[in-house]
Amino acid sequence: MKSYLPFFCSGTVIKGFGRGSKELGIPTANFPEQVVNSLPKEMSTGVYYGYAEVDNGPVYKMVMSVGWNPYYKNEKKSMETHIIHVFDEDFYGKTLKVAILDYIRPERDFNSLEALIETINNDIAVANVNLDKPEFISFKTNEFFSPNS
Ligand code: ADP
Ligand code: RBF
Ligand code: MG
Repeated sequence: MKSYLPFFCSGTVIKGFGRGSKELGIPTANFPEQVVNSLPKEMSTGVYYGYAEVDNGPVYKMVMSVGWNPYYKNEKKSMETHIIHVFDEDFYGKTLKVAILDYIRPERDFNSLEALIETINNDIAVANVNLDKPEFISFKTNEFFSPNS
């Protein structure tokens, strides 16, 4: 694990760039600027994974992208969490808690949207496997998350 990990943080889910990530099957819950600015200075931009909880709901696996999304050349640094679970409803305005546990790769540019999606799906597969390992699964019941979820 990187020296600044695990990193725990929480914030309100805000509207993101509205690019229709949801239509691509990869909705990402975006954090407000204050949360992005609270990340440790040494934390590199890139793709991470860990666990997430919406309000007092269950704790699920997640993948997260931190940075400027080179494919879209964003001007604002963002922190977007894709929770590995199918929700019945959106949760804008609710509190998202995340435990960021491990790093996968730096952010990249891509030649096509298909290539970006394929790479993100691979990140999800990596997170899915790794988060079942004993060193990570213990975080699912960490007191940071709601005790009865
Ligand atoms: P935006 O550009 O507003 O971030 P997205 O297309 O990325 O829009 O969709 C993100 C929203 O979808 C989240 O804010 C949340 O309310 C909802 N959502 C539904 N399922 C998920 C999920 N599995 N992971 C993350 N967000 C989800
Ligand atoms: N955007 C990029 O430009 N480059 C990336 O390498 C990249 N990796 C991502 C990895 C994950 C796990 C997630 C959830 C998002 C990533 N994104 C990346 C952000 C992506 O472009 C954004 O969520 C779009 O809105 C998807 O259409
Ligand atoms: Mg989003």
